[in-house]
Amino acid sequence: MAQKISTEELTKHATAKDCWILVNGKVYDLTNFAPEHPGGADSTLIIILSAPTSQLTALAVITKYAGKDGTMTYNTYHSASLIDKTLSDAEKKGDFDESTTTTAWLAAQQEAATPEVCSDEKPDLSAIINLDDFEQAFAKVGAKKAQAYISGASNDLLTLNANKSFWQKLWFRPRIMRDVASVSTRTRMLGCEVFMPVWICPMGIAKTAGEEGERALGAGAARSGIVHCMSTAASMSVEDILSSAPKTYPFFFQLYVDRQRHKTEAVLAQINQLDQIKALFITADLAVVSKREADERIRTQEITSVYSSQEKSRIDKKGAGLARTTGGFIDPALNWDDISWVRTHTNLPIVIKGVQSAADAWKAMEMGCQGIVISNHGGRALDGAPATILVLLEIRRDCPEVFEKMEVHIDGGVRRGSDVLKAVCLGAHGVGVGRPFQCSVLYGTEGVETAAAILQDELETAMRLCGVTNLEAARGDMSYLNTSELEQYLPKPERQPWFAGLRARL
Ligand code: 173
Repeated sequence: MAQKISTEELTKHATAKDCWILVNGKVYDLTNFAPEHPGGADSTLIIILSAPTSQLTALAVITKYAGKDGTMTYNTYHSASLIDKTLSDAEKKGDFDESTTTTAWLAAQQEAATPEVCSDEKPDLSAIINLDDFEQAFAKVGAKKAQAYISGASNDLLTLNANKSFWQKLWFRPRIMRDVASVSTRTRMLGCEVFMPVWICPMGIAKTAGEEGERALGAGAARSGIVHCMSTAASMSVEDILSSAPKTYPFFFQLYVDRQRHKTEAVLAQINQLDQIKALFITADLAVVSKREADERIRTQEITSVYSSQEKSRIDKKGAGLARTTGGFIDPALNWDDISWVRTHTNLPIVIKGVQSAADAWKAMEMGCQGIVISNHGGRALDGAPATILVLLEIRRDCPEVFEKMEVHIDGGVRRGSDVLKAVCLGAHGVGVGRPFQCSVLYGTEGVETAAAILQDELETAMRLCGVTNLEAARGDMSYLNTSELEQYLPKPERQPWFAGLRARL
């Protein structure tokens, strides 16, 4: 990169068909990335840069920054080294010539890059006392686009809301006078020793919530004795995330199976080399990316303000939300027979994430999986899918055998330590918490640690008040629960012929 590029030169390449962008002091030609977009060569709205790991790691709205400084947005989504690793030498046009900038040019760049936020009054971390407070803090100061992506869910948010409210239909039956001076929340999840049975759900692009991104989740998890399940769609490389925690600290890895199966095989080969990764969570509830309207509306506004009517006409009519435009690589053909293919590429415990019925819990057990996550993707997959706690109760009622054969985990709407206790008493080995941790990244590693400490404290308090001294001993002990309200919502087993068929084969 010997050549110096002036603002005048950069500004000449300001269209989708000839698109130079300034990133971290260097000028790059991103024109050729348009064809990589799942929408095809004509769709110049988004690029997806595939990291050397073949993992989907990054996304940028490039046309907006054609001929401009895209540094701020690039750094929100990508690790610093990714662009140099990904582009060819011919696409690295040269160092930017700072001496050619003018006040007007700098002001224009600033305006293009500044994210729209609601307020800049970030609440002090000490004012945050529960997990909802993290989401509210993020709603206050987070970039609108990031909020729409993180807090958003499918269609009418039926499942998002049910996930949360159904925890409140499950009640305790507390015991008293049991000497709860000392209680233990320690247990094992998928072979990992943890302070409490909580893992951080895999969520895409954590840098949208805060600069430290997934490194805050990794470091915060390690300091709190819980596990971070990293996402295929992370905004940092796997190695970057692992290095945020001590060398032997465990992580889980979430996998989306790619339509191009060789890419998934390459990811698995990479994961196999990394001793810190202890389990593979295969996401199975998002065969196609759902309709996320908050996300789509933000994108629509952006499109309206930035693109010409000719460009607009080429944009995907099915909605251009962040997940939809990046999720085209997910293979909708994934099916149960693929478990044996995954098995030939990994020795890790295989956990199927996204089980929403007793029938599929049973199926996963039959296929020899080591675990399941009862999940509906935090209400971000099928709207109208049942609240996850209801599915846990259904599995407990209809096929309790699965708890003996594999680990049963659950996520969706968990906001309190008492929810963790409820899940464990129903038989869960671990509980995933998503959005509150993602929002806690607003405060970096300290925020993630604070979120975990709040959960730990609430869990211990709930145990003491319920007469539970040892969480592991209470696993599956339904004597601590009153399930009668929740049971009213269970589907009647006799109306389900599939289940009689499955059981008959026992
Ligand atoms: O829920 C999501 O947003 C998600 O899982 C996803 C899917 C594809 C790309 C990015 C995120």
